Amino acid sequence: MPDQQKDATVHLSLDEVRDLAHAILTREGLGADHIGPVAETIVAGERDACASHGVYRLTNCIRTLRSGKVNPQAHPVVRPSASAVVRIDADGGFAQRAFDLGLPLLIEKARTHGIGLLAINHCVHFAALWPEVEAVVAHGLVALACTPSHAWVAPAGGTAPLFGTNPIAFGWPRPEGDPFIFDFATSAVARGEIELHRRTGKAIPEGWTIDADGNPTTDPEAGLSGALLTFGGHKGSALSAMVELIAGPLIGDMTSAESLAHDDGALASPYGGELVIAIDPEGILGDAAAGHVARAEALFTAIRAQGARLPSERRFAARRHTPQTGVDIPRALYEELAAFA
Ligand code: NDP
Ligand code: PYC
Repeated sequence: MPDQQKDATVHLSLDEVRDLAHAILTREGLGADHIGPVAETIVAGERDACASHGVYRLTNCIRTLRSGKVNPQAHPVVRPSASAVVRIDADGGFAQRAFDLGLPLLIEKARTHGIGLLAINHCVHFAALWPEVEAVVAHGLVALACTPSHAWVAPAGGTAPLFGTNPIAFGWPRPEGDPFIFDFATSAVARGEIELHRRTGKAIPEGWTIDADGNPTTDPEAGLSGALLTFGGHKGSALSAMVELIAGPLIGDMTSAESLAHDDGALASPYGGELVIAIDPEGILGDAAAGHVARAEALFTAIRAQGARLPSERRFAARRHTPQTGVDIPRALYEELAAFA
C-alpha cells in the first residue's frame, strides 16, 4: 500500500474492531445483552469489506442512543401463534437481539409448515440484511428479508423523498461451498455509501441522487439533502413500494415516511418493522428436494461460465482473509470513534 494511503487509514485486527465496538456501546449505555449482537454485526460488516455497514455504523448507533430513539434496555417479547407466523415485539431496541430470539422459532415454523414468517416490530435497524438471510440459509432453508428505512428516496417519476432505501436480501442454500446471497438497497445505492463519499469529499456517480430542486447531482451533500433515486427506474421503485407495504402496514409497522416523522430531526437510525421469510424446500418437494436444489447448481455454473460473478462472492472472498490480515479504517473515522471509546 502506498505511504499516503497508509497515513489515511488505521489498520485494525477484527478483535480490535470488536473491542472498539464493545467499548463505545458500553460507554453509550447499551444493555449488556444487546452489546454482543450489535457489535458482531459491525465486526461482520468489516470482515466482509462492507464499509457502509461496518464501524461507520457506530456513528449512527451513538446518535440513535444519545437521542433516545432506541431503547437500550429493550426486552424483546415473542407473541405466541400456532400458525407459520412468528411475531416479536423488539420493544424499541436494536433489531439484532430480537432476530436472535426469533431465529430458532422461524426455523421451527418453516420445518413444520414448509414456510415460516418472522415479523419483528418496533425495532431500530441500522445494518445490512445478509446476516439475517445467511443465518436462515445455514439451516438449509431459502430466505428472503426486507425492511423499510427513512423517507430518503424519490419514487420513479417524482422528485421528493418518500420511500426508504428499503433493502431486499435473498439467500439460497447450496450443497457445497458458500450459499447464493444477494442483499441490496432498492435505491441506486445505500445512503450509507453516499455518506461515506461526503465524509471523504468524493463526488458520487450520476444517477444516484437529485438535489432539492429535482436536478441530477454528483455532489453528495446536495444529493443527501435532495433525494436518492431508485435503482432500475420504475422497477426499483415498485420493489421499494413493495418493501414499504410488506414490512410496514402488512406487519402493523411504520412506513419510511412514518419512521422519518418519528425521528423528528434526531438523525437516528430507522425505526419500524422487519420481515424475514424462511422456506423449507422439503416442505414443498419432500424427498425430491435435495435433487432439485442440486439441479440449481447448473444455473450458478452457467452464470460463472460467462465470466460473471455471483452476488456475495466478493464478500465471501474478503471473509476468508480479513480474520488473518485485519482491515483498514479511514483514519478520520477511527479517530472520531476512538474519542467516543
Ligand atoms: P450494492 O449496490 O453494492 O449491491 C450489493 C449486492 O450486489 C451484494 O449482494 C453484492 O455482492 C452484489 N453485487 C455487487 N456487484 C456485483 C456484481 N458485479 N456482480 C454480482 N453481484 C454484485 O449495495 P447497496 O449499496 O445497495 O446496499 C449495501 C448494503 O446496505 C446492503 O447490505 C443493505 O442491506 C444495506 N442497507 C440497509 C438498509 C437498512 O435499512 N437496514 C437500507 C439500505 C441498505 P458483494 O457483496 O459480493 O459485492
Ligand atoms: O445505508 O441506507 C442506508 C441504511 C439505512 C439504514 C441502514 N442503512
